[in-house]
Amino acid sequence: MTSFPDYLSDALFSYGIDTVFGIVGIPIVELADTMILKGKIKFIGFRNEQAASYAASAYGYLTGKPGVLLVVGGPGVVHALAGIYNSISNKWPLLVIAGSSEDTNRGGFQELDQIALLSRYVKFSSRLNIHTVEEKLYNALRQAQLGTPGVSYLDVPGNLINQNMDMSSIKPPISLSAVKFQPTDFDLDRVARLILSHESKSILCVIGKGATSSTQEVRKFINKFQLPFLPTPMAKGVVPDSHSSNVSSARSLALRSADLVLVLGARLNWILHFGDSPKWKESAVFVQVDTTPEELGHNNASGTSYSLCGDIGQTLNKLTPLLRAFRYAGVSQELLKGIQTNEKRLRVKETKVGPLLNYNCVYAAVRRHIVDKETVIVSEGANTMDVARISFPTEYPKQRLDAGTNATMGVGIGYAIAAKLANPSKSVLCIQGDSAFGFSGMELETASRYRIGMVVLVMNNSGIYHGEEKDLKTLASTALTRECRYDLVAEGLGCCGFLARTIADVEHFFQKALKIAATGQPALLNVIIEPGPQGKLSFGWQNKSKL
Ligand SMILES: Cc1ncc(C[n+]2csc(CCOP(=O)(O)OP(=O)(O)O)c2C)c(N)n1
Ligand SMILES: *[C@@H]1O[C@H](CO)[C@@H](O)[C@H](O)[C@H]1NC(C)=O
Ligand SMILES: *[C@@H]1O[C@H](CO)[C@@H](O)[C@H](O)[C@H]1NC(C)=O
Ligand SMILES: *[C@@H]1O[C@H](CO)[C@@H](O)[C@H](O)[C@H]1NC(C)=O
Ligand SMILES: *[C@@H]1O[C@H](CO)[C@@H](O)[C@H](O)[C@H]1NC(C)=O
Ligand SMILES: CC(=O)N[C@H]1CO[C@H](CO)[C@@H](O)[C@@H]1O
Ligand SMILES: [Mg+2]
Repeated sequence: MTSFPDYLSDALFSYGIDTVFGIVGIPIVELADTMILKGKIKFIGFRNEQAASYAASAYGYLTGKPGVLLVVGGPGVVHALAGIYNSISNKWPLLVIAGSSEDTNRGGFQELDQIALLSRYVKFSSRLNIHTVEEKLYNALRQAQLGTPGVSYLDVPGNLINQNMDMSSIKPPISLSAVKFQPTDFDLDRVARLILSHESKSILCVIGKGATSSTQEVRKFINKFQLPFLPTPMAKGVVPDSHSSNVSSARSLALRSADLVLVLGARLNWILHFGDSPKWKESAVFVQVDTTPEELGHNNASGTSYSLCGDIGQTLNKLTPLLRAFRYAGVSQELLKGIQTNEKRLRVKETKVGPLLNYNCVYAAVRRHIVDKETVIVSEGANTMDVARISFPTEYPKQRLDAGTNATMGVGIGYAIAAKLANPSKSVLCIQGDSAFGFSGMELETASRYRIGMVVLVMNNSGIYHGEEKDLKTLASTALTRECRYDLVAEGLGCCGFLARTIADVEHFFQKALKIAATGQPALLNVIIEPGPQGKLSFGWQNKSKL
């Protein structure tokens, strides 16, 4: 006989789960304590379930196995909805385990019908009992990881914790390996003919984060046919940014001039302007390659005819021999000129330093001290993130995390903790706006407690989008406290804090911070930058560049 906590801990470990994120309470504290006692699974206890759920969500993406979140019922689950929603939106594997009250409908402690709350949204949800633990755990992990990755939920009633299981009938876990599938020869053939007929027209590959697991195949395909490409923000590095076919520096022009667009593992959502004019040509033809049939033809009711449903790597491998006769001219002169002009413009911005620093010059200074291969960058904020996205090219996949499709503020420190745990030998740099920092800044204490070394850069313009230049009679909705010393907050939470006002400060403290982080202590640089352009904020999804 073995106790339920013992069994769950061993079973999770045998499925390859090495880390569990969460916050304990009655009744699940015994589950976390058992994991810690057994010493195989790391338990990372956070300060708020929201940040813990974002960390578990990103850990699932980075490791390819379900991230696991352990929380109490009721309010614990409610706070964790953030990460649950995040994993659903991003198609990242996540298993949530929560305690639940046995006193259903009697006003029990933290009583909430979590299964009813979640079952509409998650792939699998079920309440455990002592006879079904084995089977339900298998199904929960299987559903989270296989097919379209997503969220599974397991409800642990308090009275289960003290029950014992008969181990003689327990079987070893079944390995979870995805079944890869390919489009039919018929579909592939039609797409191949379509591509061949565009030999002398303008072709563009858009690479999304859905392609990160097919990195080698995508690189081979782009290399072989010299197709111009641009990655979505989290797909950077699937093909190295230094590749001569990288046209992201002339993004608008590349979109506007494309006749045929191969969309590999990306969604035609607002980030890609819904595949619509005026950002794209009215006549542009899109070929989407995706494992999720529901994504195909999205925002293009009349045109699902060229979609390829299947594993991206296998699809490209099958498409390659069909394109034997294909000779593409490479990046056009017009695009090359656009790239040069924009790159030059960016470099000029980076050298312009006024009385107060700005995003571009700070990022250029930081970039000088970053070793790309060894650095994961998380960025979060509005301007802070938009400028960061174009300031740190990378050669490696899965090294960029940010607010993503849902433009979610609050993911930063949780993602950074997950990134460091998933890549212990790499440095993690978390670049946040002062507003973004506020959503989960307290988790610096979590990072410090577990000695998860990272460097946090807070870009302080004293506001959301921009700071106010002078004191107004009324407080703007975007305003944040001017003399807010995030560096002192960090010190109070067990990290090192620095205040930087000049480029020399940034370079000096950033190098210092890297050294401190390498010892396991998080370090934060509060970088004072200009408040930025004032005036009314405007939003134009169709015309604003978002990569
Ligand atoms: C969960 C959530 N709440 C609110 C917002 C609205 N929002 C968009 S960006 C942003 C913060 C931007 O300010 P900051 O992080 O300081 O970056 P800056 O643009 O000032 O560099 C906010 C609150 C959001 N995207 N997500
Ligand atoms: C390639 O793309 C990145 C953005 O992903 C950009 O910052 C970089 O400057 C580009 N490089 C070239 C040579 O175009
Ligand atoms: C959108 O519709 C057009 C016209 O039918 C078609 O040529 C194109 O392939 C469609 N795009 C997608 C992504 O389905
Ligand atoms: C979040 O992203 C998903 C996937 O693109 C989308 O379906 C959903 O509508 C988004 N929700 C919000 C609130 O942005
Ligand atoms: C984008 O379009 C909107 C409405 O069409 C407009 O008000 C706004 O000024 C435009 N923004 C930019 C950056 O062109
Ligand atoms: C702590 C600190 O110095 N905060 C600064 C943040 O940035 C604004 C300017 O954008 C300054 O006014 C604040 O003093
Ligand atoms: Mg700000």
